[in-house]
Amino acid sequence: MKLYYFPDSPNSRKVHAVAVHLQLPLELEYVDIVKGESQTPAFLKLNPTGRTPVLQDGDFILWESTAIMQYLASQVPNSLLPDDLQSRMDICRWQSWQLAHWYQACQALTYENFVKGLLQHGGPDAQIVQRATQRFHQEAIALNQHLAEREYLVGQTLTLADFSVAGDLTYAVLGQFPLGDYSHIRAWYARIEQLPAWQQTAPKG
Ligand SMILES: N[C@@H](CCC(=O)N[C@@H](CS)C(=O)NCC(=O)O)C(=O)O
Repeated sequence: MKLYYFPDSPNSRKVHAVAVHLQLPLELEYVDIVKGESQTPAFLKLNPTGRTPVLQDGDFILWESTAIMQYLASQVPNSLLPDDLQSRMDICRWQSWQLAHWYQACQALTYENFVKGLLQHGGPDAQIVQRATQRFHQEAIALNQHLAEREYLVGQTLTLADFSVAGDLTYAVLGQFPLGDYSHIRAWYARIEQLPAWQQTAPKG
């Protein structure tokens, strides 16, 4: 299997981390999205939306990080995607929430407070930061409450849900995420940061 990815992006990192955690051999193909490599005709044939990551398994092409994570976790027996329906749907719930809500809040803060400066796109826009901060608190309150009573998002062990939600915290420090009041999120993320797969897939900076 081949993964087209941009290792600095949380969406690529969480997919790569799942593969490393499960010891699935992947051929890695670096796509430099900053240089526009995700918009070339060749890449748009793989993913017409022009985004990374993309997985290629023979003739089968899969884009969208959540779908790729589920595909990878279905290759070998493991506890990241358990068989029972309620656990699977619980994981699906957190992955859906991550894509629709958590990612949006985290991505805006990452871009405004970190990426903009990196790419010399100017300083943070105060209004956008304020709106993103509000959205961040709305979601973080719910996540923090959930994690107050458990070590992982679903059941008693690490699952795909943890990889999905943790991905967006990759730039929590550089993106100045207001995590001060959320001790349970911080404790949970510290556990994720202990994982060799998380450490091995950290952006090199
Ligand atoms: N919902 C998509 C989001 C993927 C995405 O936004 N990828 C960004 C990097 S974080 C990308 O490749 N952007 C390239 C571009 O916009 O040209 C997923 O989960 O895979």
